[in-house]
Amino acid sequence: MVNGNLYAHFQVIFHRFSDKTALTEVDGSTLSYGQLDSAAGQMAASLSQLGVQRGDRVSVQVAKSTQALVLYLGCLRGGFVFHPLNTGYKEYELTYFLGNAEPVLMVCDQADVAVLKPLCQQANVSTLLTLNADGSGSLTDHVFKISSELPVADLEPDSLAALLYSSGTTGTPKGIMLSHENLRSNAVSLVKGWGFTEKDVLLHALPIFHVHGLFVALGCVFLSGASMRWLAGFDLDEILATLPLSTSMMGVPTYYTRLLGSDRFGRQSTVNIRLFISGSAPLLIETFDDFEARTGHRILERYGMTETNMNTSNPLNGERRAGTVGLPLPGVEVRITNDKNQPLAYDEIGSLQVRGGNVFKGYWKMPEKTAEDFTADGYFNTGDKGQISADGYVAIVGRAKDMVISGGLNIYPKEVELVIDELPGVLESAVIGVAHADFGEALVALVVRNGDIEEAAVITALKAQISGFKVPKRVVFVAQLPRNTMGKVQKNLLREEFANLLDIGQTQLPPLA
Ligand code: MCA
Repeated sequence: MVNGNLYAHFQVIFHRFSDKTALTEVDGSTLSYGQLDSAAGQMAASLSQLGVQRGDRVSVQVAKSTQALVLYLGCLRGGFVFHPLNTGYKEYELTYFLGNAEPVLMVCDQADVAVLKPLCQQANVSTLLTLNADGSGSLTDHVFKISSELPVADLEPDSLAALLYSSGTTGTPKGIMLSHENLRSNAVSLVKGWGFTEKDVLLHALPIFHVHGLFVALGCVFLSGASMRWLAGFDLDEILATLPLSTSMMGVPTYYTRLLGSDRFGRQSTVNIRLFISGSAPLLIETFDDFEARTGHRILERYGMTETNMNTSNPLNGERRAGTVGLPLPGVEVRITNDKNQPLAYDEIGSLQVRGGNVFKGYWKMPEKTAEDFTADGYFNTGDKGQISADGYVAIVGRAKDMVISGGLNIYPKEVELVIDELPGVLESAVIGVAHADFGEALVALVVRNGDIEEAAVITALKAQISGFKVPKRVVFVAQLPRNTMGKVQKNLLREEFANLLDIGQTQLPPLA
């Protein structure tokens, strides 16, 4: 029987390309595939010695670094469940995640120990270790003492590989259980579909706490033997310097609009690139067109979500149609249905549902919620509204869920409203997404007051409690929220009224102090 562990599949490539560079950092330091494999083996041995057992969760909130990558690989290798956390998450958010995921080990930056120590005690997390952006920390110290390598755990393909959370419309985050086979099957499709080979050099600037940078990008590299230019984050100067050394790049639309915003970016920067890929948020047709006009490249847009990894992609060879997310990937079935889960005809708009080896195992400890989101015939209801053209191209036309995608990050307004509503002086609030030049969409909060509170105070209070990307860019006080006869807030009316609020040059609000 073939080992179902994703790492076993990576290791075939790691062995084949053992002397080849797996990644190069901005300072020029490199790591070969052989070194990466050994480092992951030692990491897995270290975690095992710390008492982590197969199926145990390892929660990780650390800056992107080579050592953080090794931690991910070590978890896969040992059969430990990787639970990455956005580095922006604050105490309020972390309390829930640790209580729900019940990890045996938490790894964080030294600077966050004061916050995390009591949270770990409260959630009975037995071990808290550190890993800093420069690779130092108590986890690394422990790994240094280990000379052995843990063999790759022999796993069933549907064993849990990772747990990633999505907040959801009720404000309560749900743990999304992804199996080794979910990740492997999807990555195999992407390598083939996007033509990744050992000749590729992927510019990797995405965070590694979400599907895009973690599974899509790393999967394509580690199953093809390509190399990576490993950047800690989006830094325009570093990206401009690295593009000529790369053959491909993955990014959220904000990456591409930021590149277009630089007059140093043009044809010359992209001469060695064969493929630009965009996802996690809608790519505006205008961005697609501007990018082609500037560089001659047609960005390949694809569509996925945490629950499913990638579902559809525009073709490598063939028409990349702006405003669409392309065709279903091999092994992924996509359909558009009405409210009764009956498939609709071409071009009709309805609920977008998917089925395939890429679709997650279910929500962690929420069987009822899992059952609710799947149809009787095994399709997952994505919550997106879409349509499929006669020649098979899928377009996303809206969302059934109250969700905003800002700079490639999903934000559920309910979660932010719950925090705002607790502030003294606030009666109630509604959070909406409006157009934003940099992030595509960004949050605005409409607040009804019942006391003395100003915009800056709301923003300061929120920044102390929740991740920066979830903090509304503006807060507008309104006399009341528009409601329908059922009492539901009519967010569509608010979105219309405040559509231009974050436009550059808008004058309705004074600048924030
Ligand atoms: C940062 N801020 C944001 C965002 N990022 N606000 C709204 N939306 C954001 N995405 C806030 C900061 O807290 C800060 O607030 C202010 O905006 C300016 O931050 P800045 O320094 O400009 O931000 P940055 O560090 O340059 O980050 C922007 C970014 C980053 C590079 C676009 O958000 C990013 O890496 N996004 C990609 C996320 C990603 O990987 N998504 C994939 C999800 P203040 O000034 O008040 O402190 S996986 C997924 O969706 C699936 C499944 C898929 O299909 O791929």
